[in-house]
Amino acid sequence: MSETIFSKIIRREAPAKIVHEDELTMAFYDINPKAPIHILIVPKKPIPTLADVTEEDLPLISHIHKVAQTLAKANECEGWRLVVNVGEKGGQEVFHLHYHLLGWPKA
Ligand code: DGP
Repeated sequence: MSETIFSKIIRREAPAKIVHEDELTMAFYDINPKAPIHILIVPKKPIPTLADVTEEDLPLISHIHKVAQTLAKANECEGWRLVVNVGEKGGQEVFHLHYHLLGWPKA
């Protein structure tokens, strides 16, 4: 897999507004937000797309969902979506797996 901007952000070699980091993931604000809260949750493991996830990655995928739930709660989202674009035809631009957390806070 070729190097992406997200690998540079994970190594803190490129700037980002980081909102969460643990041993498996990093989360930061999307540069081009599509909702009042738009956070990208990215595994540190450089998996290109959701289609490349294997059986051994399932605990990581589960962990990402838990991080999404925690961040949605921390941002007081009344409603939220978790979106993954897969492949060029699926709208994926950055080929390092990432989940879009799109949130709408309480008014
Ligand atoms: P996707 O189309 O699913 O691959 O989404 C890629 C997202 O990544 C898109 O919403 C814009 C965001 N993005 C691209 N480059 C950067 C960057 O350098 N910093 C941040 N924070 N977000 C980026």
